[in-house]
Amino acid sequence: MTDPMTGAQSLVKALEATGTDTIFGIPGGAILPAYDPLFDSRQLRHILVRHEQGAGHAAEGYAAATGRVGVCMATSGPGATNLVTPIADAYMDSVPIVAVTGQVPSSAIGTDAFQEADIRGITMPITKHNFLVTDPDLIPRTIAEAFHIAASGRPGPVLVDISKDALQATTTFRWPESLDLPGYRPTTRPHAKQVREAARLIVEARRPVLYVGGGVIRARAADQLRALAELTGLPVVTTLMARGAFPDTHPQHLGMPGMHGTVAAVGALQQSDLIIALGARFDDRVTGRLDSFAPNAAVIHADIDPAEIGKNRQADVPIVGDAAETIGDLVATLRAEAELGKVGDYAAWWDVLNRLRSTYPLGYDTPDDGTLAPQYVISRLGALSGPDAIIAAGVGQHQMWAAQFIDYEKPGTWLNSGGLGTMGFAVPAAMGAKVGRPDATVWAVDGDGCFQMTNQELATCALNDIPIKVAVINNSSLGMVRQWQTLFYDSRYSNTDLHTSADQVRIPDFAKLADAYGCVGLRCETVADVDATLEKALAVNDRPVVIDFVVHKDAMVWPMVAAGTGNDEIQFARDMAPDWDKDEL
Ligand SMILES: Cc1ncc(C[n+]2csc(CCOP(=O)(O)OP(=O)(O)O)c2C)c(N)n1
Repeated sequence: MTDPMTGAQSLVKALEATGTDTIFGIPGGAILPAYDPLFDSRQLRHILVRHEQGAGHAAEGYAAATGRVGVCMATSGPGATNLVTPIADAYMDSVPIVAVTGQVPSSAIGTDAFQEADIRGITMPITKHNFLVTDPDLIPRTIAEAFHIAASGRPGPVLVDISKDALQATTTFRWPESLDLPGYRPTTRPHAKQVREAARLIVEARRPVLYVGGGVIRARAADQLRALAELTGLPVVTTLMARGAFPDTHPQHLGMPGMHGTVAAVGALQQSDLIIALGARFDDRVTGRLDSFAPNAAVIHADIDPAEIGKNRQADVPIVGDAAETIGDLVATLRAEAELGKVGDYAAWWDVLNRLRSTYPLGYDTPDDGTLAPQYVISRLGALSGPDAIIAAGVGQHQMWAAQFIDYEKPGTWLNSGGLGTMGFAVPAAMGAKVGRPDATVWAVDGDGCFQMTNQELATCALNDIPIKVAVINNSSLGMVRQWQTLFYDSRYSNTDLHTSADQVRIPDFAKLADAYGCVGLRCETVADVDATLEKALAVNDRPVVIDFVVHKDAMVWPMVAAGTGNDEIQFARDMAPDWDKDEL
């Protein structure tokens, strides 16, 4: 029990009690009472963003880079609805964030009051849970529950909508000593019998593969995964969300599966007799046509969320539990089996996989007109920045190249919008990551289309000492859409030209734009300048840097499994498919 205070003061105290240190947000009428005591908090750093979408993605970037809950704040109505995209994004990619929104006074709720939006109703299907608080006494408990729900089990976004009168009313602060949430008790301990059954299948399999998803990163289970892989000798594929969960340079890593995955990773899943899915959800971008996906594979499916198991693909051995615990138990069980001489024999399988990876390595064409290959730029960016750099990507071709051509060695170094595919994610996510990990080099690898959706946060970065680096892979078009137009719409480029590079009109000029935002603006158009420009950017640490890399606009992302087709139809270059008969055993 404490002295009487306002609901707003109680909210600030509650946020402090959760250990929060940073809030990204924008004030407005309904949330204004909360901003007053926030002004006095010595623990909470509020970062004033330029658009609420930026606040939401920054909270995601902060959460993904640190493993802690990211926090964003907005006012009612348009402030809250601007958070919808990042909330949906966090839901799809299981990112723990708490969004606090102001709501119109409780007496006005339901009257179409000024700046009223039913944000609870709107976000119902895209939050792990959401609350509307109209009683000031309930603010601390609700905040405590929101953080607990966001961070535990399968992480995700939680929204706390608080009416203005609750923020203004007098209350006392009572922090709950314990939380009892009937109906919410995530299963974290895997079932021993299921783990034993999984171990048996792994030892007996001839063509097994570890299909690793983003859950392994969220569960911080990379060490356990490595132990499992090295104990068993199993091949590993890491999905777009799991890049960094297993070192790219590890000899057992076959790369990324899916629509733009490596032939070896896609082929490994297709031809396997046992898929061990760890924190992965058989997303359509990974499976291609489900009815022809991995036709001969039995499935062990381990996930913290029971709703994922059997959703897209029947599981022969379902295991519900935390990935770190599940993989840890699998290691212990398989080690005991190995001591009894029971180990898998995957030598013939590795012959197939090694042949696939040497026959179909990732590659790209160098343009013969002297223009820059985007893949080259991105691979140099990765090489010069090193394995500790954090890379946040936008959505499109540059995202896929950043997933393919940068080696990720550590979890938490690759941030992207995998599930929702949100253009505009990169700059604010990089901002959030840099706030959470100020000592890390943080890049946003962005497209010229994506960058124009959220680059206003450069102002936030410049003013708040958040020196991120942005590489705009400027192909002067909505490149990924243009690629589909090239391949599937007879090269009819309807509404994909953005006019952002020199042979056209260069609107906007990204280097000048960066300058206008108080950042260093650089441009690079030739192979000879790539390393020097990157080095220059890496040397700037007192303010944000933007490099406009003007690249060849006809570069395409390969390999590709076209939407609606099966993984067997993967092409490693245009009209070039693997010869599966020859490449199989
Ligand atoms: C908010 C949003 N709108 C539209 C799309 C559809 N879309 C996917 S990729 C893409 C093009 C992205 O262009 P750019 O940022 O220039 O990246 P590039 O593909 O050229 O690397 C579009 C429009 C999307 N994913 N997100």
